[in-house]
Amino acid sequence: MPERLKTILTIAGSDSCAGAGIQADIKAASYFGIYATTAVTAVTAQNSGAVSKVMALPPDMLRSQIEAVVEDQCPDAVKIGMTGSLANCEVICEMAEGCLKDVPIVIDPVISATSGAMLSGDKEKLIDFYINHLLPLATVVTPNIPEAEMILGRPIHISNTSAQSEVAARILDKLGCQSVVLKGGHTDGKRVWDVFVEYTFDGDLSFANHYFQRLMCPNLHGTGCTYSTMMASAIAEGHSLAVAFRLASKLTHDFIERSCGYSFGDHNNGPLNIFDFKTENNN
Ligand code: PXL
Repeated sequence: MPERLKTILTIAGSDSCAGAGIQADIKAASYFGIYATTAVTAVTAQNSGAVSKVMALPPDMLRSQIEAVVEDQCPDAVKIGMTGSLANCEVICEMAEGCLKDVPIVIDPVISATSGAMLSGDKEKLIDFYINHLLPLATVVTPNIPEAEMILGRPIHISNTSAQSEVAARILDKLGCQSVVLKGGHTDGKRVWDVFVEYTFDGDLSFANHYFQRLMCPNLHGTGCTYSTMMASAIAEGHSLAVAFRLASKLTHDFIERSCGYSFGDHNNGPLNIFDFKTENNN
């Protein structure tokens, strides 16, 4: 018998400049050596400067994509990014509790700032449903600080790593999901800390953290998508959540390190350089 290919399913939006969304996810999973299947929630027209148009796909089309993928081969992990609409959120919940019930799910809670502007319909209702129904189903939720503020409904000030771990634990408690990574890119200081907290089998909390030196890098478009897909890929590979956390943090930092020395477009906000793409002086 030939060996079965390991796969993830990414349920996310399309980004025409291919720095974030489904396009980032395919690159990140491929880098990891995991095959990415996809279910598109929304199509965005954007470049490195701005999002000009968003069209959420009809929920029935989203459902059909997920069903088609899962009927063929159940993924080893799922990554959920931009959902596009409340109706799509409801379909994803239904799938997470149905045909994807036994599959680990990593959710990148892209509901603030730029990506919040990309949601269609009643945003308040969507965010309420998202926080109370979708996020609790996650194996891992991977907010940055602004997303954590949205989840907790209040401003967050991180003064040190133990304060950051405390906030992560609060998010875990509020959502009742299995684990949380609170990413520290939006904090101050020379070091960026990512913190991880999970419920152990006996209901205790287990913490881990990882730091790297802060880099002044202009090309970070797609970092959150890449991070969560790295985690999903590592879980699909069979790693524990704590090891998947460490790998995602380390690899994303490696990508950021190699993304500092090039320009892309007119806006000083280019995509992450996952595959070491060439610049004009390096061909
Ligand atoms: O990083 C959030 C995000 C998610 N999904 C899509 C995006 C973005 C940010 O630009 O374009 C499709």
